[in-house]
Formats: sequence, structure tokens, C-alpha cells
Amino acid sequence: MSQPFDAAAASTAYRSALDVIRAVEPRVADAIGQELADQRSSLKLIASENYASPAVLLTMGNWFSDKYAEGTVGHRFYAGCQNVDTVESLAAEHARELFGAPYAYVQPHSGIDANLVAFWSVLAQRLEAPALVEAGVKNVNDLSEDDWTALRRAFGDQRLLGMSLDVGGHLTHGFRPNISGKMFTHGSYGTHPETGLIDYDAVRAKAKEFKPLILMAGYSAYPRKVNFAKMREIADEVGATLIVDMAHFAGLVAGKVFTGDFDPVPFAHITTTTTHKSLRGPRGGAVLAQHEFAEFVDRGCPMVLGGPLSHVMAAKAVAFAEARTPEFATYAQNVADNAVSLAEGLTKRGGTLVTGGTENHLVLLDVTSFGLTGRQAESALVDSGIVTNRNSVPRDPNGAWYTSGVRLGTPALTSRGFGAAEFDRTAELIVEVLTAASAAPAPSGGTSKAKYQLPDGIAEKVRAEAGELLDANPLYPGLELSK
Ligand code: DSN
Repeated sequence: MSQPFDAAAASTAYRSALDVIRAVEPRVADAIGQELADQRSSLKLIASENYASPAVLLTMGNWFSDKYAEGTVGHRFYAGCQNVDTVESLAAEHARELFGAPYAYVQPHSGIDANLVAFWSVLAQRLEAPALVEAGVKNVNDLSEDDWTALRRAFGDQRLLGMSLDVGGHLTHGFRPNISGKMFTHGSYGTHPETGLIDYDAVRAKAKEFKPLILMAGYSAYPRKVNFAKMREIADEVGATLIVDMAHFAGLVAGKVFTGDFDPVPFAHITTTTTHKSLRGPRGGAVLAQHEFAEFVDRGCPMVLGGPLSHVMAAKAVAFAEARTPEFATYAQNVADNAVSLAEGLTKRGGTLVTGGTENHLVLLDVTSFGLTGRQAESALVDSGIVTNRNSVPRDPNGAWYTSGVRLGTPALTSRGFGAAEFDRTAELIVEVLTAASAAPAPSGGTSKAKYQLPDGIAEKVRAEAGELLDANPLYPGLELSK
């Protein structure tokens, strides 16, 4: 584990906790133990997952969970929030210093919540613009029902321009299954058809034509860096607010792998994130903002959020403190270096990567050259002990359900201590499985898009070989649930 911890103390803590739980519902205690066993025994390559430290995990299991704390530090709707104030202030202070942000809001429960807080902040800030203030509206809370009806109509005409889902954008960046797709008229920018890279001139042209209120940057399956200085220039040219969703790569920003034009925080009006991906904190979200948006972001609860999860805010404070250490900076650099090793390991064995490589924590492998859909590849790999997720590739012929790719991320296995050699070996195992796999016959003739077949023994062999890599790099070394 690249974040040092006291294994004997953590073993005692977890054993005691499981004893207490087992006395009430033994099946839950067993499931918790089994989850650790399962996570220890597979090659976890899901790009949005990680392993938080025992300190982060243990911070969530306590009486902060029992406290209501709607409002903000020092201005709560409930009495007795002095200790919540302490942990929320600490989390916000650490986040501001970690990311060099003027303002931090650590209450969002998830990335979707963080984006919703950001969207409402932009709308509220615009609504309270001088013209409205002159008309007597000082605060959105002063609006009458009729005003709200008029504003809802106006919201329908607000435009959000984000990265297209099929080139790696995220559902919460204006797509229909998410509320953002209903709040905003949505436009999207793609990537260059040959290079697969963001074409900033094309983004600029699209922004000039579409005139968005919000220009959204950030991704969940784009394997490259984004130039946020250029994105801000484009936003300024068209009078848009730049929101960057850095959920996937927040750990690379915190660890100073992404600096200068590639660090979103100085350029974005608002930056949103989750805290549990490459940042390796508890499951949750956060918003960073320039000063002019701070008071609007602060209204997140109760505007769009339920009561803050104080136990998770406490764990965010611990995770941000960890992310400020030199060990975390080394970890973040290793995440990026390991992604390059994984990419090179796949390409030298015949794999095809979207954009031809990686500059962040993820690799997008196009599996059509193996004669498979993404769904078949995902299933063949997981049955061989390699956990990934299927993902669309640009202009995917198999659509968003079956897809033609698998997304592979390095944050989790890097937390286990994997380095270049282990990721090269991981690439070898992936290619071995995908080369041996083929589409299964469909009952109605032809081949299935969902089912795959593997020659006997391959899955078992690869699982055993993956096990050797895992045993050499144990998850939470020394942490034992039984004496
Ligand atoms: N579900 C996350 C991912 O896997 O990328 C993003 O929300």
C-alpha cells in the first residue's frame, strides 16, 4: 500500500468492528469480510476505483453519521454542530491548500451532486446579475411563484456545451438520462476523427455557434490531458462560464502531475470532483470555486443536497491531508507512469488504443481487432480475474450497451504497489485472454454480441498468473481479519 499505515492497529480495529457488527447481523459482517477478500484477489483496473487507506475508511464509521448539519460552517439549521464545523472546516482548508483554490465546498455526496451544485450556482449567479437586482430581485429566495415559472422557462433556453459521451464525456455533462440534460439545451464537442484528440479550434467554432452559458470540460474515458488554459480562453470569447469536472484525474492534479495549462483549478470558474477515484478518498464529491461563485456554491444544501454526510466530510479531511504528503505525489506520478507502461504493453502485443496512448490514468483499448465486443471482452476478462468495464469508443459501431472497447485504469493497482513491470505483465495477461476469446454462437444463428467463449483452462491459468502478481503486491499488507 503506497500510503503507509499501522497494520497491527488496523487489524485490531477491523476485527473489533466486525465482532460488534456480527453480534447484530452476522451476514453483513461476513459480506464485509468477503468484500475485502474479493478486492484482494482480482486485478482491479476500473479507472474510477481505488483503495482508500484504513485511516480514511475508519473515519467514516462513527457518530458523525448521527448528526444533522444542514447549512454551512457557523450557520447551521441545527444546534450542536460544533464538531461538524471542525471537520468541515478542516476538509475545506485542506482542499483549498491542496488544489490552490480560493474556495472549497466539501458537502456534495457524489460527483452528480457536485455538478448540480455547480450548475445551480451559475444559474443563481446569473439570475442575481445587476439587471435583476435593479428590478428588485436580490436573492433567488425572494422570487415569487410567478417569477419561478418565468425562470424555469428561461432555464430551458440555457445552453451547456460539453464533451460528447461517445468520445469520453460524462452523463452529467448535459445528457438526457441526467437532470443536466433536462435543465439545459445541450450541445457537444467531439474529438478529431483521425487523432482522437480534442481539437480546440473545433471547440471554439462550436462554442461561437452554440453560445453556451456553461462550457464544460472534463471526462470519464478520454485518455489524454486537456489544456484548460485554452478552454478558458474559449469560454471567455463566448461569455461562458467554464466548469471543469476533474473527478477522474483529481489525484493527478493534487499530486502535481497536471500543472500549468493542464491544472484546471486556476482556469475554471468552478471545478467539481469526486473524492474516491484517483484522489483515493471516501466516496463523495467536492466543489472548488473562484470567489465570485463562493456564496452561490455555499447554498448547495438545502438547494440541491440533502443533509451533509458529516462522517464522510471527516474522511475527506483525512484523505486531503494524505494527498498533501510527498508519498501521495509519488503515487500520482506512478499512476501516470504506470498507465504508459500498460499502454505500451498492450500496443507492443498488437492492441489498438484510442488516441494511440495515454497521458493520464487510463487507457481505452479498442477490442474490435480481437473480434470481440466490449461486453464480451469485459466478461472474458472478469472471468479470468481481471476487472475492467466496457466502454464506447468514438463513433462506436456497437452502441453504448455492447460497445467496442474496455477502459483500463491504473489508480487502484498502483495503490497496491504495482510498477512498470507489473503493468506490462498485466497487459500480457489481458492480451492472452482477448486473443483466446471469441464470440459465442447465437441461438438464432451467427454470433452473439454478449456471450464469449474461451478454450478450456485459459481463464484458470490467467487467474492463477494474476494471483501471483497480486500475492507479490498485497492489498493492505499485514491487515488480517482473523487472528
Ligand atoms: N461512474 C464513474 C466512472 O466510472 O467513470 C463516473 O461517474
